[in-house]
Amino acid sequence: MMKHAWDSYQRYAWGSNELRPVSKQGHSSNLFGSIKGATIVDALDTLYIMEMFEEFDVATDWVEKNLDFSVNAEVSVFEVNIRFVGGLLSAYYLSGKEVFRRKAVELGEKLLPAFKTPTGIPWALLNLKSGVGRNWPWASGGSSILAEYGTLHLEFMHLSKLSGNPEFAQKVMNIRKVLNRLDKPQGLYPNYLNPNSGQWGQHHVSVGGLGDSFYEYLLKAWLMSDKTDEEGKNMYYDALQAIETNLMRKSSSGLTYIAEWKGGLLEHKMGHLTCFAGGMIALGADGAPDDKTGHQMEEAAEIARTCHESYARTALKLGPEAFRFDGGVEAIATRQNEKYFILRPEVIETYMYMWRFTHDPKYRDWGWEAVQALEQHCRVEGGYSGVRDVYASSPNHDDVQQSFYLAETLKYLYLLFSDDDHLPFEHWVFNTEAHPLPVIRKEIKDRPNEVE
Ligand code: DMJ
Repeated sequence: MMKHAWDSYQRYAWGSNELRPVSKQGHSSNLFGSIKGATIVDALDTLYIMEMFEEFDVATDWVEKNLDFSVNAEVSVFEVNIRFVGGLLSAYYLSGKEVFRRKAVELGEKLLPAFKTPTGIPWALLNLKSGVGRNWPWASGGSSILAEYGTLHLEFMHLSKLSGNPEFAQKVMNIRKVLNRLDKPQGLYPNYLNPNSGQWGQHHVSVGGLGDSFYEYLLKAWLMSDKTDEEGKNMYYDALQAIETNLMRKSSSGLTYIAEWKGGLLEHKMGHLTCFAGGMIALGADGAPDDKTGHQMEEAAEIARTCHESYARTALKLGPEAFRFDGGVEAIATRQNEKYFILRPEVIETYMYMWRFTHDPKYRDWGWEAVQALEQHCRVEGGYSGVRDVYASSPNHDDVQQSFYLAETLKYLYLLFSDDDHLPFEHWVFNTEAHPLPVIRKEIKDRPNEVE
């Protein structure tokens, strides 16, 4: 599958951000301004992990000669960080090639002006040449977004380590300081925060879009710090407790789901994006306070089951963008604009974590069901495409091969069917785009009785 996705991209869209697999041409999303090659950078580590070294060398050569960040264009700080900085960091740690370290630090430095706000909460959008930032016009009165400013931590800690410049780490640690000063409604973190006033915007809370990877990065910051980052740990388990109490619900037939919260009212909808939470909760269960390990593992398994149901209840056996638990339905999309599937990874990601922690064969079975559906409905001659309606009897392709399909979906599938010692969790933490980053070990002086 990776070979088909990569070869098609190389043949029809080389150098563009993404491939249009039906019309067989390049496609560039404005999330990356005029930076090019998103698929190449996002796919580097997957190629390496799958031992596709010839392809990896071709990609490395492209990065050396063509990857250019001196563009006069506005980019999404979050997207560029998770895909480009994250992709380059992983490629560096896996291959040891200096070019990736250099490019990651160069790009990180270009992102620093985004933090020039009265609070230090970064802008969502940044012009890489002028250093002028702003927020999405639709985001609650000029607010920054939790899942965007809260998903820089892992990459920025590594940038400080690799460059010797403490500024990256200081910027992301300050974000926590701002958050910790604020009152949290019912212990929850609203999705919107104004970077000028330091006050929350609308009280919308979500573990899916706009919120998701903020929670993921609290847990992973602790794990990636060799469990020294107690602040990250406490913030994660407190947030999860508030999510359990206020957002997690069970449907009448017994499916556990995570709803969205709007000013105290629940919207009984769960996004495909929210399905990553099964994997996250399983990953954190071992460190859970108050003997909650077993409870959190059960919760993670229930979320995996619900997300599997959202796939099983469609015609194409691929999950919708969002599914609902109201008006007499369970785990089914009811709105036309929520029925699409864009090759997202979250459900497979959760299967991979659940497999590693339980070795229950059902997770591999479910992963295999997804492989078959992808092959049957998303594979086209020119690559892999998303589909517009998973309830339709035959696929209507959207003509986009998302870069995260190569970075995440295919990597998590590969790991689901690999041995556990392939990228073991004791040594690697995956960023939100599935780019593995090594655990930063405690100083030897803190562990006098251990040998590195
Ligand atoms: C990816 O870019 C990342 O997984 C992000 O956290 C959420 N959206 C896409 C995949 O769905």
